[in-house]
Amino acid sequence: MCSSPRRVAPGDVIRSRIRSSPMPPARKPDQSAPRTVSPTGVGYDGPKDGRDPRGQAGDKLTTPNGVRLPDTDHSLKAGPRGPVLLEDFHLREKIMHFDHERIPERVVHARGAGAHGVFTANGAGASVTRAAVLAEKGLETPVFVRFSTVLGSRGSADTVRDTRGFATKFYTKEGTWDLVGNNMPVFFIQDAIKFPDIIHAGKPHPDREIPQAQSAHDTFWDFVTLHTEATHHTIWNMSDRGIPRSYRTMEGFGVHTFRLVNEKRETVLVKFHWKPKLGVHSLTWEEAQIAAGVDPDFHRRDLYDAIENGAFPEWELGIQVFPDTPEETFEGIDLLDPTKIVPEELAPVQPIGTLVLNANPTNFFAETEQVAFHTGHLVPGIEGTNDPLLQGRNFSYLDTQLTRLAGPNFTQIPINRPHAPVNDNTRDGFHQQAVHTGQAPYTPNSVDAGVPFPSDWSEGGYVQVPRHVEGEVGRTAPASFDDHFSQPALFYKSLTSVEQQHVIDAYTFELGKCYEQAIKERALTVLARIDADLCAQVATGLGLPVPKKIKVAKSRSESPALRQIRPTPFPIEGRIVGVVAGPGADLAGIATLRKALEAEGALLRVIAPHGGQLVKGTTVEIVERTFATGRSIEFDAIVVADGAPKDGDFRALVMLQEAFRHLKAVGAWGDGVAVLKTAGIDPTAPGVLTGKKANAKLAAATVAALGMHRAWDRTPLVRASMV
Ligand code: HDD
Repeated sequence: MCSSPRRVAPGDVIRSRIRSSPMPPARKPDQSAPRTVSPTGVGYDGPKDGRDPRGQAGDKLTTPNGVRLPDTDHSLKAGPRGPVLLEDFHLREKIMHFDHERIPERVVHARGAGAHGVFTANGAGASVTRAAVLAEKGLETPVFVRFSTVLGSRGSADTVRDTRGFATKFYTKEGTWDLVGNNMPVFFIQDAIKFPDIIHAGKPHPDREIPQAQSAHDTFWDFVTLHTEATHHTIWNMSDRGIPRSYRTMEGFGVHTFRLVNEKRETVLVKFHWKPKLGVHSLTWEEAQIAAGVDPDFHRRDLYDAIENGAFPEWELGIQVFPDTPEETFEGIDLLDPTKIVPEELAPVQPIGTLVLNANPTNFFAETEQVAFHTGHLVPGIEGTNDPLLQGRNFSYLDTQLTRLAGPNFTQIPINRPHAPVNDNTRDGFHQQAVHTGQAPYTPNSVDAGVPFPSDWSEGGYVQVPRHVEGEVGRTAPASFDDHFSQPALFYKSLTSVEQQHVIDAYTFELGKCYEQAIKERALTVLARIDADLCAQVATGLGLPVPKKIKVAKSRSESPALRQIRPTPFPIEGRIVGVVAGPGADLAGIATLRKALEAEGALLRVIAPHGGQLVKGTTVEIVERTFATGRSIEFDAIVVADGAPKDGDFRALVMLQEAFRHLKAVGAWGDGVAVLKTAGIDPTAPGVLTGKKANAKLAAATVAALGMHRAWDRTPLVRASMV
């Protein structure tokens, strides 16, 4: 005979579980005072900084309707073993909500990471635009920035070879302005009508849905070799720009030419540039591949950690300014062609303000996922142009949000809410949050005292500058749009030889992953127009003949601004140095090194055979990575401490060998030098830093090496080991 099951009151279970657990973490500040919104909106005073101040954690657990709950762990049953009752409204509501937690991911740029910050204008923009955000000296405008990859799904790896999105929402006092840019200054196509095609070609093959987040496959290369306007963007992708070290070390570009309008209604054409304070740095290809497996969240983690550690990422916003002539060209370059740059040597980038990212999102979904950018979100003083890519985008962004955010009211989602007063006449629709008053949502009206009234230019209204438009209707493009090769050739010849080698390697890898012979051969005919040596080396890598009788395109003289390897050091904020240590390690030396690095905003992490602490006398070091959990890719330099395990645990040796191969600074002090030798690293090789002690000299050498990003002069040594 079975004994009847013991009845346990749900509350008892929860209370005893809490008693036996460690203390829960303290509430976050925004959780201390839960706000409620009454049906009339009373009690909610709106976002102060773009974030909804409501947290979820009041004292008492409730349903979404605010009914207090005794238990959320047990379904309502007829007896302890009995069937679950339909009457359980909490069960049904909880599961219903869970079933719908995912929203459609972005059709492109699905994988991303965001941060809050502030943009401060330096006043230099005042002569060319009336937009306060760019013109008013010292004006601080809150922003939200989302970085992304283009091709991969939401769960894909960060470090794949791809373009990166760099989208900025400026919550200006004159309305929201979105600058929806990329980390490359040009785009694959010249007309938005081809966007579905390039994306279909880049996304996984429709039959097997592979490869994920990759351009190294037949359909991508088929498209970009048939639509040769894509050649310029493609060579940027094949360069180091396609595998950034960090979102913090990327340039950003508005890509299109925009029109700025000043108080006097004078206009100029401009291109926007974001210049990172830390310089432009990239991963090596092998590093990117390892990171994609070892830490698929590499860039997301880097951004979050840097902000959490106070190493706030910073960019200067600059503009290239061109006269607004009827031809809309500058030095023969068509400013409406989004596959063209204007070399900085011809039109210098003039700084107009600074962006600092200083706060991580509180909730990824609420902020980073639900943020909705739109190229048509402009404020008075900033206008678009007739660039056919931009014109199509102005339709697409608004349209895509309707599906992704389920209705037309997405500007009411906290992260999207303008910080300027909103008095529109839109009403109703899915997810309407506002409880509108009045009876006359139309203008003009005589029922609601006529409000809201329109504003003209003098009152800050968005009034387009009059522009003359005429022409024959047709699916045509200007003749200048036919030049597809002069700027890829300019880009390639402007790079340093190390960067050129990376481009050769990237084409050889990507085309080597294609199956169709005809696509590879066609790709070589494109490369032959960029540079003969580039074409020859890729052809060798693919085992194919160099196409005959194709001339390299004529191009302008080199643009050194396109190089990312520079002779001067960059700041090292947020860089990470791993120190290989162990129970017998010189902890005082580690402390010396840490002090020097932290003074420059960099971090030191101790790597040891196992977790816990290293103790010597009164000095204690916390082990942050073990030989099992650490991998070279998360360190910008690796140094072996005196007293580290000398026998050379293979995991530590692999870390050192990888770092050496990736041209990172590696070093050692005291008998740590023996570990380097066991790893096969020549202590006299470029970028290998050794000393008897971890003194100021070794510390200064480490800081200096980090500032150069990599020991570029080690390249020949590393390549010598490749057949
Ligand atoms: Fe786009 C997202 C950047 C051309 C259609 N795009 C999206 C994002 C960035 C860009 C950074 C992510 C925004 C976010 O973080 O939420 N896109 C660009 C740049 C382009 C460009 C720099 C060329 C200069 N895009 C482009 C074209 C079209 C689109 C030509 C369509 C005709 N883009 C979209 C989209 C997305 C998008 C489908 C997907 C999710 C979203 O908009 O909100 O509407």
